Amino acid sequence: MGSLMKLLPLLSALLWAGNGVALAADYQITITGMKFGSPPAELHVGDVIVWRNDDIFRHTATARDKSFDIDLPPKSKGRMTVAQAGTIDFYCRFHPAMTGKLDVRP
Ligand SMILES: [Cu+2]
Repeated sequence: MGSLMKLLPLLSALLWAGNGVALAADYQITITGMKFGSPPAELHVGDVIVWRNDDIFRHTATARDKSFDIDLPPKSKGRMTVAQAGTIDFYCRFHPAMTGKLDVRP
């Protein structure tokens, strides 16, 4: 059972994009010490980001353009699919000094 649970996130990454051969990827961005970890260098529409809050504080991952707003209670994870290409600045609604940027290719 343990090994199956480890395999599930991998299986979920094996997603066909349209009729092409591109595979969506799973990435994790960890928040720790009141800071967002580095975003993935290469990110595409359809990829999945798992936001992981390792802090004892509640955070959010909120897009300035309002395209996403993920609530992250302490020690929780939130999952989203990247929906649009472009540069998306994000921040935490509770701690506006926490910021980051996603660079999404089509
Ligand atoms: Cu915060």
